[in-house]
Amino acid sequence: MSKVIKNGTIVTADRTWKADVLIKHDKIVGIGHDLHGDHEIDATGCYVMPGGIDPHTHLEMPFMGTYSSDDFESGTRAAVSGGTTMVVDFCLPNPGESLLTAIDRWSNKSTRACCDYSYHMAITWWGEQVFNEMPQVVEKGITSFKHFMAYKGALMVNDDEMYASFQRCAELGALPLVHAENGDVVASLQQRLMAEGNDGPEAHAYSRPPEVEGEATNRAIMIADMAGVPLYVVHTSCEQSHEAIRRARQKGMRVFGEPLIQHLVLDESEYFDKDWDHAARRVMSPPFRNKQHQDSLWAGLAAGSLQVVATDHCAFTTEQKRYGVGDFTKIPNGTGGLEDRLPVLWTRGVNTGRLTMNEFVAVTSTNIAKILNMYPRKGAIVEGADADIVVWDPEAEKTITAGAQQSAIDYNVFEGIHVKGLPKYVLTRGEIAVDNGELQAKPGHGEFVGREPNMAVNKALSTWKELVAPRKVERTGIPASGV
Ligand code: DUC
Ligand code: ZN
Ligand code: ZN
Ligand code: ZN
Repeated sequence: MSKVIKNGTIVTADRTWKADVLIKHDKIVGIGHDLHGDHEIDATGCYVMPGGIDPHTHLEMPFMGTYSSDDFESGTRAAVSGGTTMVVDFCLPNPGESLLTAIDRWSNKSTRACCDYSYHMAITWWGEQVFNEMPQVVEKGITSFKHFMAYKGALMVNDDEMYASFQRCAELGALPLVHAENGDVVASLQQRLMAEGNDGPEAHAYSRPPEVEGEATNRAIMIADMAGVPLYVVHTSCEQSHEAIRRARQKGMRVFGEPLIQHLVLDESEYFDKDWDHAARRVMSPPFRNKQHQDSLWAGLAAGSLQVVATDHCAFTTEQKRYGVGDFTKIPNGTGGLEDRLPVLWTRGVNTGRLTMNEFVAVTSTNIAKILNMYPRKGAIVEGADADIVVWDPEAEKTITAGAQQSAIDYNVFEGIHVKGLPKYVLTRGEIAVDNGELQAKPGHGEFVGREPNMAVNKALSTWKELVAPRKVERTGIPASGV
């Protein structure tokens, strides 16, 4: 059974042209004029783009004494409904647990995914077992490893562990990721704020200032340089972190930065002069920043110093957020965005002229597929690619409201934002998941996408080559020990 998307304008990361797209089973098999298929999808007046890829989600994740409330079914329903056809979730081993056992657990969680998915492996503890299992993780197609530099006493890794893990990544052709915040400084600020009686959600923002993120980003970049490995910095939220990434890239290092749609459009005023629930629902790490930081992120996307836009989708209900009444450090950190990332970025980016349509495709899909080494199977409209496609209606409008969303939680941080530009049809591996604006997602349709290691880019640019192969100096006449 074949399908053809007719009369649309194809928009990819590098060009825009009018053509039909022919799909057989799960693949794109033809691009051209006057193509015919068993089933026709009319894209008149629409853009035909690679489906969005969200490189950063936390579905049904155990965190801060609870579980994030969107699982792989509701999370990927939300994704597909908003034009995202693949998510990359974080597999999180318990302390001391085998990485392979954690993969089995994540595989069980994802059986009802509506679209394709992949995993990053989180390094939540360090030891010989982790070191020994990392090659087996790569063998299973999980070729990126996440390191939390914050969440002291829980997920945080220390610098020696991070350096060891980064070196292991370099050997394996894997990509290290960092959550870059100085966890020691955060813990100290949290203590001080609580002692001073600042226990509300606004104190969360004070406990994680931009300097905390900038310091950790700089540190991670230098450690990656010493290990001779590229680096991917998740949720880059501020100028300090962006500046570090920019500088490293200018020096020839392969460092990637990932702003979130939340940080691009929501600012720190959400924490102040609002009721407790409103502020707590927006508690995430890093917190929302001011306008200058937002401008820096937009500029980075246009200039190419920041490459991708994600969500860090980690949704908690109002009830879960209230675990932190009287102690802001207990408010589960996280916000949602899977359903809204594309429409909000299109509205605030493309419709305002901040991003071109091609840049939009690059930062929501193609760059992600390239960085995570699944291009052109994903992130591309070419023959042979997976038919993960969004037919985008630039004239369709709506106002975002929690009442109409797919996510399982009871609010939406983008509530009230008016968007223009929405998916009309969405195909996930050739299956229609949104049909003329109607969601028809099929739980269980999604499959795991394994990724290959990428040795080439990992023979990187370390200035520490001599440390890797130290030169032994042959000396004669060594003086007798002074002891
Ligand atoms: N930040 C969040 O806000 N939630 C999940 C994990 C994270 O780093
Ligand atoms: Zn026909
Ligand atoms: Zn994080
Ligand atoms: Zn995250």
